[in-house]
Amino acid sequence: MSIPAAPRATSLDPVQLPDWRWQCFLDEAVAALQPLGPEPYPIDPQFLSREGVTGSKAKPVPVATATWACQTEKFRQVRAACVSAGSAASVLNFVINPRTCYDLPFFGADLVTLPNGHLLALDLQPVDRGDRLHTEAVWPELLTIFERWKQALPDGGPIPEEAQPYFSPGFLWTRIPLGAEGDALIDAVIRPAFQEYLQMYLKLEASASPVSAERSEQLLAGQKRYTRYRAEKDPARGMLSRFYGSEWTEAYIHDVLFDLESQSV
Ligand code: DBV
Repeated sequence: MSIPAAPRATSLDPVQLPDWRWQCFLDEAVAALQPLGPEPYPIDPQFLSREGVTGSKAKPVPVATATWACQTEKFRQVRAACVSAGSAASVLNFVINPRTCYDLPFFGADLVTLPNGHLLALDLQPVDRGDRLHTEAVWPELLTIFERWKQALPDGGPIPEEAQPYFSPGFLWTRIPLGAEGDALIDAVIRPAFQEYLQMYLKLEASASPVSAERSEQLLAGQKRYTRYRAEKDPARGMLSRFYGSEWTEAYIHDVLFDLESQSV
């Protein structure tokens, strides 16, 4: 049996989960955010860290979930949902929600290891791809980064039609096998791609200046649509409900992971 991890007192306390595939990704992202002077983001202690057991009575598998989060001048909420469940699952879902007084996309990463393979998604996600004023100007630069990494990866397959408005043309999306081959691709492609997407995003942050109140209202409406969609369709719902029950899971999804509508912005 594993030794319970020390409870985390604030959302900025380091996350360290046993056997977690994505530890170095989170560590690098947290380091990259340091120049922005991250402040804690209020999160109920029951969601800062949680442990449980999955698997069968004969073969129990310990599971652990932690949430790292912060806020900065231009970011309303930066949050990482971290799940380690041995060979059953290893997940880093990382989203940066900009304040709507800045015309910035979301940063979105979904790094998921399941028994049948890795499922990896990375994007600077627009609130609405049809909003031409929004992030279209940054796509050419994003595409040069995207093209370089995409050619090294198998395609992830189709994405639901209703999700299309929320992806940029630089959506990096792949499924790769477990084992040495997949590990090599993660080291050689996914890790540097994650860094480059994040660095580009932080460059956009640095140059963003406040927009009009009217524009900000539009962006808020767009962010709410996106957040509602993500909360409704969260692919982790089944897994988290198995680990921790549906009451905890629904509260985690709506009040932590995709909390825009439960905030009084
Ligand atoms: N996905 C989340 C959150 C997770 C999470 C908050 C806390 O949005 C994990 C964890 N994603 C997660 C898990 C699975 C997926 C799948 C556990 C596997 C579900 C399963 O097969 O049981 C990208 N993630 C997926 C899928 C897509 C994405 C397209 C496949 C969906 C399916 O097969 O039903 N998530 C999606 C996406 C972004 C994202 C594009 C943004 C970059 O975060």
